Amino acid sequence: MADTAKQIALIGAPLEEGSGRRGAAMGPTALRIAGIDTTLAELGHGVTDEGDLRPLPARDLANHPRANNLQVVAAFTRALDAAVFDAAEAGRFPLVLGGDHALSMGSVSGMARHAAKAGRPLFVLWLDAHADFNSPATSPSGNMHGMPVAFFCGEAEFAPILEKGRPLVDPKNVFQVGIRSVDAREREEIAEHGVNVYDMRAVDETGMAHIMHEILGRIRAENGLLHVSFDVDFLDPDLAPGVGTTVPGGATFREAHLIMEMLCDSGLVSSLDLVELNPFLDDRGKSARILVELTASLFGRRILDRPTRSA
Ligand code: 6HN
Ligand code: MN
Ligand code: MN
Ligand code: MN
Repeated sequence: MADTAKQIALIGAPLEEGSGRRGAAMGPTALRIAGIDTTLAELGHGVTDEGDLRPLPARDLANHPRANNLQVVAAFTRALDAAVFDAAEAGRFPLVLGGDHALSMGSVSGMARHAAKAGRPLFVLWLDAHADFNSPATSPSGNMHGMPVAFFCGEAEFAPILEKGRPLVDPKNVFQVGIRSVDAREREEIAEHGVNVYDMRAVDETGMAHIMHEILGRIRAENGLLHVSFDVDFLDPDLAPGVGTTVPGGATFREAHLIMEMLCDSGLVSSLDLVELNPFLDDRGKSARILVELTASLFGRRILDRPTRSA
């Protein structure tokens, strides 16, 4: 039984049009088959599965030559912005089952609205091989799963996807951990906007525990809410092959597990995305099962009743 039982809202977002290939739309189903709902319920949480969002393409928007499948991505952004905001306002923990990483345009925007209403700053922990700070002007691919961080920081305002004047995330409140593939223009953008980047070299040199203490300390000091966005390619491809954009040299299971336990101990996490799982590329459900294991650690499963050094 978890110390602090939560009411968790599972929100399926079968979006794959933000990535350059098919398969991520099967992510929510694979996470359910791997037991995400029962695993969290067994830890003592209340779990409601809201099913999958199926928004119609946003036909009010013109196609964009450098933002592939804009109408579909925009439709999911709007639907998730609303679903995540509503769940959080109702006192529930939004857990988004992806779907490619473009969905975070919506989930983070919904949490930014919720945080603004509560008068608290929103922080984002971005666990990913990539910085996802492109915009249509800088992206080498035009794939919108490489753009969500720039979008929710207000740096990719190229189409009226969400209303003008919506709450944004301060790039200085974004922490990226595990980064190891950054495009040339992205590199300039993240430096210019002050995104906090702990690349793989930083992880190797200082260790995950130190990095997490630093991040959690800052969020606690500022009484922030924390949204965690977990891209499967944060993990090493040997561990989690079920993703379209594998990059060698990823996080180990132990590093990811430590992050999850420290996040749990901190009590600061208010919402979570599980993204980029591509079951079509997976090895007998291995990556889906690892995501469920790590999520269980974030929600209170522990090896022994021994919290890590206070976060
Ligand atoms: N992801 N930086 C590359 C691009 O096309 O913008 C890759 C983006 C990958 C996005 O893994 O969520
Ligand atoms: Mn990503
Ligand atoms: Mn990635
Ligand atoms: Mn800029």
